[in-house]
Amino acid sequence: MFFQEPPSLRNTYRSDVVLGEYLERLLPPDVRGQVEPELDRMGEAAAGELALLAEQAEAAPPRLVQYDPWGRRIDRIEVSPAWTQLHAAQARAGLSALPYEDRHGRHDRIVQHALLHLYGPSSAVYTCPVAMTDAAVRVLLDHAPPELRDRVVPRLTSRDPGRAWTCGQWMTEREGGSDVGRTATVARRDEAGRWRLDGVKWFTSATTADCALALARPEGAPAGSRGLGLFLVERVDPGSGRPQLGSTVLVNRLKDKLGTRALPTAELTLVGALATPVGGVDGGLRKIAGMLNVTRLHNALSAAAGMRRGVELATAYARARDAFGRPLLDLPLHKATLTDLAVEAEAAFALASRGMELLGRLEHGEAGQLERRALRALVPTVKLLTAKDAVAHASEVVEAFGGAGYVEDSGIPRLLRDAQVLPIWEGTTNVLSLDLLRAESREGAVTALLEDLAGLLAAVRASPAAGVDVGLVETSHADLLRQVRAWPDADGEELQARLREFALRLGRTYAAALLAQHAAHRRLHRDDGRAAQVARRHADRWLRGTAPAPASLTGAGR
Ligand code: MFK
Repeated sequence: MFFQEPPSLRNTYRSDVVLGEYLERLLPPDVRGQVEPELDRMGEAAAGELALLAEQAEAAPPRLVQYDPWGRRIDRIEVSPAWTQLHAAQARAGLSALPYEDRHGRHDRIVQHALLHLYGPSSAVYTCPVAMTDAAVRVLLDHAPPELRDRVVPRLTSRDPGRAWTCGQWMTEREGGSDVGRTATVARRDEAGRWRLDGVKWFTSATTADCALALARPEGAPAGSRGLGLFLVERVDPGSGRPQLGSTVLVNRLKDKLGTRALPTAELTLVGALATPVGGVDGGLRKIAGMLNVTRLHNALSAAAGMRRGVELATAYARARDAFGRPLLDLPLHKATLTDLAVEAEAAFALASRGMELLGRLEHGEAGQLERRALRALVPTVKLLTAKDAVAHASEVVEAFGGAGYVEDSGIPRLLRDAQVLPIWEGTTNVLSLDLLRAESREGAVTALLEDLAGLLAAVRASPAAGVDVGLVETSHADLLRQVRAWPDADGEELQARLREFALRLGRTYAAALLAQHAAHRRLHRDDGRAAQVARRHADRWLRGTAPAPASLTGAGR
């Protein structure tokens, strides 16, 4: 009797050729030597115990217990022990602490990215609280008064699972998810002079977090986003030690979501929730934008990591599955499909990696004005493109499994369900496309990104490495530059309607430049040809509009 072998994961660090190559290029040898054992351990766990925990957490989604046996309102969100262990694993690995420990200077963000790339796809989306916690630390360090910062940041950056806090982000309200200026939650001072929030937060992810950054409008403040303040709400009132959940923070219900099922997401009603202003009660949206710029990068890391997992699983399956007398991996058309999946995953990885590289430089005072402005435009671009691609990619992975990809207990549908949130949370594709206009008009960020892109291309041209052609990328770059220069004179409505197309093209072109940069480096130092083939295939597919490149690449679909 025939039974199909299931696809099995190997140590996901050792099997990830692309990750290894990028770390070789981006980290100095001493740093690489130091972090290699951690990465190896994480890769091993991701293929084994973490993957199992993720499965268990998915199978036992969070549950809301609103009342205790005696009728008291408690609003306890119960999560599975597996979810708690996934928390412990990320805390021990320092996934949100790493950028603030200054172990490897500007390289911290690259190391964090590598660890998250391995942890993420086996975490049942515990990467969500990790992302928000990391970003909250950034905001608190930048804006919080010393008393608040010194009390909370050490908890958010602790590697001790029992001490480590996570932080949520409460923005979305019934009135608006994208249009945050419609926030209706009101902040008022009580008789004791403490701030209290009243309102409904409609989508709060990782609601079991120990604290959350929340937007609210101080009484009497102007309407729109200008009148918003940023507050930290703690699960336990630091003054009295009383829990806020069930008393001043009511959990109306948990969301029944398409994916991210192990992640608790709730609707909350705030009834005088105690909150601490983060650096005054004005400029809240500007402050939380600092958080969004970090979580949006995390989103891109997640997209790239999920795509990598899809490639890994689809390839493992193609190796084990015979059809028409051969392993699927040897069928030319299937091999071409897997190759494209691998190329797309690498392009997403390159974009995420570049974002983390620039963020690390910025945080360590090593980024110049041009890089700072370029990063402002790179973040929305990278977020929107990788998220969109992650969904299409996951859909293709499902198809690569045939019927097995469509049944829940194969674990494959989860890739698609979990990918679908990526273009939605942290700003939709359209909102982020429009953000490029804001970033350009306020600080010339898109122009800076195009200048940065030109610098990458010039470096490839100047490199003695042969065989990396950037002609298509240069043509696309010139076209993008022409478009941006025409923006000031364009009809506003028409310009907005074309922005998604522009943003996607910008992302593709920037990705192509990064792949070329990597290929030139590989040609010079290793000359295995793999990266150059990837760069060519990607550019041919996206910048020419057709894909006349070779049908398969050596090594890309392994
Ligand atoms: C695995 C990864 C997991 C990630 C975790 C996800 C879990 C969390 C789930 C969620 O919470 S999802 C909710 C996410 N919500 C959003 O992302 C909101 C999307 N909407 C936007 O981003 C809109 O573009 C925005 C609300 C900003 C538009 O509002 P306005 O009122 O039109 O904003 P305006 O007036 O242009 O900007 C207000 C200020 O913020 C300006 O600064 P100033 O006050 O100094 O003039 C802007 O420059 C600044 N700003 C806006 N976006 C910025 C920014 N500054 C820096 N970076 C940005 N991205």
